[in-house]
Amino acid sequence: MPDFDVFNGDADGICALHQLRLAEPRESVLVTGVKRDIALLQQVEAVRGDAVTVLDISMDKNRDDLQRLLNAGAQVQYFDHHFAGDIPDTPQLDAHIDTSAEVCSSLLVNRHLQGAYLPWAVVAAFGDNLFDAARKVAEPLGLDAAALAELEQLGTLINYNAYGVTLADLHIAPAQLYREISSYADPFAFIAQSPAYQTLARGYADDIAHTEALQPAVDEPEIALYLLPDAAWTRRIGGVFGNMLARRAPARAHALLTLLPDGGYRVSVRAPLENKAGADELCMQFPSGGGRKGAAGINHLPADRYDDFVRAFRAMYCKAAA
Ligand SMILES: [Mn+2]
Repeated sequence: MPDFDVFNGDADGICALHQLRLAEPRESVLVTGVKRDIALLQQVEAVRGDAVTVLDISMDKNRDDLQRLLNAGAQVQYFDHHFAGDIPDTPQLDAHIDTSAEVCSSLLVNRHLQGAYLPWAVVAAFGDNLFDAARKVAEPLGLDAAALAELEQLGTLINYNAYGVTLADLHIAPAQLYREISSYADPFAFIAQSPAYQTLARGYADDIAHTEALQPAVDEPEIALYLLPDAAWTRRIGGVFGNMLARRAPARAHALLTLLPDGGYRVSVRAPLENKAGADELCMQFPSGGGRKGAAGINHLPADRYDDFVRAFRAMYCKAAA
């Protein structure tokens, strides 16, 4: 009778499971995926008496399958910080849900284990972009700035590894990365000794180097637009590249257009960091567009709408055009 460990493939999901299994080793079926693949419970077929552990994926997005597993008689332990909605009230479910802004799933596991594997929770908090929380919770470790920076880099690399459209895009599949990490109680030993760490670090550096060769197709004081080829590295780097551009030119709006096999584009828009507005309004002018004020996208912009998009982009962000 198998048990199931179901976890987001990012740093938070992996480090949450790692802490739990350091505390309580268990043979289990691993169910995970790329970061955006959060409908993971649908892959689980559990029966009465099976233990299912669920980490860092929204209960709201997995509600039907959670109910199915509870109905089947499984025992479920759940740690998460995303919106959950109503939490089923049954002794079969041990839910640790906290959606406050300064926690992540690994910090919830750390709380549950009373700090037993705190360095891995710090890694995860950095990976989830919770820099203040990571530094604060790390205080009892008494690390100097260089050691803390190593944990920050590790969190960033594990988190980055989960970005991609499919598992084939990733440098290391998350289940395999978890297995590599699972033999290290100490993250500093993982950094120093694991070939997987070298793979992550080299892969990240190579992807960044790719972006440095890119020239903007539109380069104006208030907007910049980049065309990206349809390749595994562009599917990995999109979010990180957008953040880099935004930090470098916080008054500018940026658009990344990834060429799709049919000649159209997948579009990602970031409003200027200094004025996070209009990205959703711009993208919603096109079919399959949507998002938030600061960051939005168009799933599929037909090739013959490219000029329309550039015109609308300029109209949204260039004062002279308004
Ligand atoms: Mn998380």
